[in-house]
Amino acid sequence: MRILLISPYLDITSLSTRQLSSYLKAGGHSVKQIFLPDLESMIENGVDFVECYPNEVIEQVAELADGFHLLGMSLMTNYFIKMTHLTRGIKERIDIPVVWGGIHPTVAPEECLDIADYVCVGEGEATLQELADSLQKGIRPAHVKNIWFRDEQGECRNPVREPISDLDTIPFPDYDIEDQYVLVGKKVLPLSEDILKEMVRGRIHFTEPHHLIYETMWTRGCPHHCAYCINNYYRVLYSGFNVVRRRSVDNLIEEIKSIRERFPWFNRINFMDDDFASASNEQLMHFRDRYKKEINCPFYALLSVLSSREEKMSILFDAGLRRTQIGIQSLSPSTNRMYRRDFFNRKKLLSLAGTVNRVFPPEFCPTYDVILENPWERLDDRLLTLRGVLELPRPFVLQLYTLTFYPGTELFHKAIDDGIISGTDASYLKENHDKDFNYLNILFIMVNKRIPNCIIRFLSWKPIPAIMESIPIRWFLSIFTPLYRILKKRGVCRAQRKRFGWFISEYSDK
Ligand code: B12
Ligand code: SF4
Repeated sequence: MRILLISPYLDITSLSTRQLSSYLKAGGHSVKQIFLPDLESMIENGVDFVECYPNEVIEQVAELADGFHLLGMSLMTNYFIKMTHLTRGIKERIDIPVVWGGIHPTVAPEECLDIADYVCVGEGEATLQELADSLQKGIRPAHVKNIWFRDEQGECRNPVREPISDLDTIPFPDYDIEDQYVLVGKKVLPLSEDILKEMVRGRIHFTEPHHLIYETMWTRGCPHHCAYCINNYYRVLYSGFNVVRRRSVDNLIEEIKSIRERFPWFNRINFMDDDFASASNEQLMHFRDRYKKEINCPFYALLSVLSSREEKMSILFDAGLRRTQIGIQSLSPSTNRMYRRDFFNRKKLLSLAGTVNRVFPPEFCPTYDVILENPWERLDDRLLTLRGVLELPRPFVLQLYTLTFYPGTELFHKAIDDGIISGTDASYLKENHDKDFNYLNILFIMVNKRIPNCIIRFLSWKPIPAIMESIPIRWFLSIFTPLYRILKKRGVCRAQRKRFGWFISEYSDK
């Protein structure tokens, strides 16, 4: 069967569609992929999911899709509107069954079923393979676990299948660029090595122009289930199954070696695992020995406070860990209870930060994530987080998020029950870095601007924020939120234009 997979993400390493593609190819299907990073929207809006694709793009995608037997699309919640518009646009032009998969169809299958013919809830490898096999044979896919669909016989919601336990059975992500297309500006072009190189240059975590980043994962799943995170939903969806799975070191190293044989210029690796250090010391040492010997390039990994003990950090530094991100989120005990992160507190953060300081050289600059704008938090909760952050040894960068209620999570349901949001549409277009202009947020931003701690400490002396966060002043400052966002957006857009403007004109003129 001829299958076309579409990924709308800015990041064209798009692990989901690349893994699905190689799996399907191994199963005997012919697969092509289209990556649709919306760089123009990025340059205009600072993010790539607010604008729908223009008609001329939809036209080209429909032309390419003509002749395929199945069209698979991947989407996160933020891309729902954009992918709805694209799906409808394609269906108006050609007759092709469409299957949606990815995070949003997994957490909100009902609404996806209004748009797509088939919806994949959960992992897609075996699901898509069986769906394609059934459609090829003309069999109604009523037996294909994870697949939901509607037809004249009614609505079929197949049960969820066990997540793949042996991740080594999944072939390496498909980088056969001759089978791939990419959107540059308003043109869908065959993917070339030059374009791939440009798209993976200096992006997240490794931001220098000479950084060429390959993204992959060692594990799937996380041992925790923080109330705002997808893993909170997975725990329910996959209840009774083992959700945390790890590939063998051999398999991981072979993948990176094979991609570097093909594209030797990849010189940085981003491991996108939820918690890279959840491996045992022995596993990490095995990884280090092989990685140093056979790959030997700096890498990024996200570490959880629970697993990041000194010995593990030392092994990882020795292996080549040069960028890391650690989730603080909040230092208020009551917020952490609400987030189901009771395992985390100020003492643990400071001990972790001390370890980072001891293990890594002085210039090592970890990123710490903090969640702002939790509507249930009181001033005291937020001050606890701010004061804890001020105790961290510098240098570090704070990644400031605003609390976003992603469908399916416990916090999403709590927000609905408490009347804070009315449904999934609350998170469609929300960019989770889009902060409000209020006093406490300004203090957090000041931390990143390296304003001396003593000044921020003084400004966070409770009587001052108590006044500044009072309803009239908060309301007054909120008047400036649109202006603040416009200015911030302008900066992001300028940076994106500088990064991609020349690239769009050079390639889309060819
Ligand atoms: C890597 C990652 C990123 C990377 C790369 C994204 C990319 N291009 O793929 C970066 C850092 C760029 C990123 C960005 C964002 N991310 Co992110 N990211 C992840 C992370 C850590 C792993 C995703 C991944 O690759 N998994 C591995 C693949 C193999 O698994 P998968 O994607 O689930 O795919 C499987 C199934 O879903 C299914 N499937 C997927 N697609 C399809 C398609 C078809 C047709 C079928 C049948 C099946 C199918 O099969 C796949 C294989 O089994 C997840 C957390 C997580 N644990 O999932 C968050 C996550 C996906 N991100 C999230 C978010 C919110 C974002 C942002 C929107 C945040 C923001 N800035 O506002 C941005 C989007 C920016 C952008 N423009 O792309 C949320 C999504 C929540 C939601 N409800 O949508 C997650 C779940 C984290 C969380 N908070 O819980 N992200
Ligand atoms: S530790 Fe991180 S990845 Fe794991 S459940 Fe919590 S937020 Fe999600």
